[in-house]
Amino acid sequence: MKIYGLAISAPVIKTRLVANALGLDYEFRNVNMMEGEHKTEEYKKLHPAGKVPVLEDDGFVLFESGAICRYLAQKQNSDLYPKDIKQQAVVDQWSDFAAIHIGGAVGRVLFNKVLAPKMGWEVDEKSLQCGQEFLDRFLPIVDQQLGRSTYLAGDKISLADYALLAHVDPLEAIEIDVSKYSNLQKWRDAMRARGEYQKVHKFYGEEMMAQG
Ligand SMILES: N[C@@H](CCC(=O)N[C@@H](CS)C(=O)NCC(=O)O)C(=O)O
Repeated sequence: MKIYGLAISAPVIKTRLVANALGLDYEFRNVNMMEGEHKTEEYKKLHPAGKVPVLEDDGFVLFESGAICRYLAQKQNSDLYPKDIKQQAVVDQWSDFAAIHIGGAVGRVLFNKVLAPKMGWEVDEKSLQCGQEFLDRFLPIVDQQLGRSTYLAGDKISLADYALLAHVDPLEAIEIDVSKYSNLQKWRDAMRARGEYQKVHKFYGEEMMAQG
């Protein structure tokens, strides 16, 4: 099994967290996006839009991190994706909320505040401000939810927790003060102490810092 991706990409981190949590043995293939490897014809055979992550499982190729996580959990017959349709729908609800709203906002801020200045790309101030406003709106929602239950979709850990963890992993890197979201902070500290996170990296940006 192979996961193609970039170490600092949240959707890639999400799939690695889930694969690790499921105890799967896989090879992580770094895609050199700085050199445009994801836009080569060779890579586009795996992902027609030239994005990461991609999963390759014994010749079966799959893209979109949410689909990859559900496939892996179902393949392993794991409760991380419950079988009961209502419980499953709640896991989907929070996984989508984390990816679309939190992930979308973090992505805007990360791109404009960290990556664009570092790479010499143009900063889009409007997009940056919009991302910050979205975070002010959406982080309190997951914080409140984590005050109601131990995990995001209830009292059992699920794919929704890995989706949220991957998308709130870069909050220090974008200088968001997580201490004002105490439930989120406590949950994230506990999630980061788990083996499946430590197997991905010790902290978000470890790889970025290693590159300077
Ligand atoms: N919805 C997709 C998002 C994938 C995505 O946009 N990945 C980014 C990195 S975080 C990417 O590959 N960007 C390169 C590009 O769009 O050219 C998923 O969850 O897999």
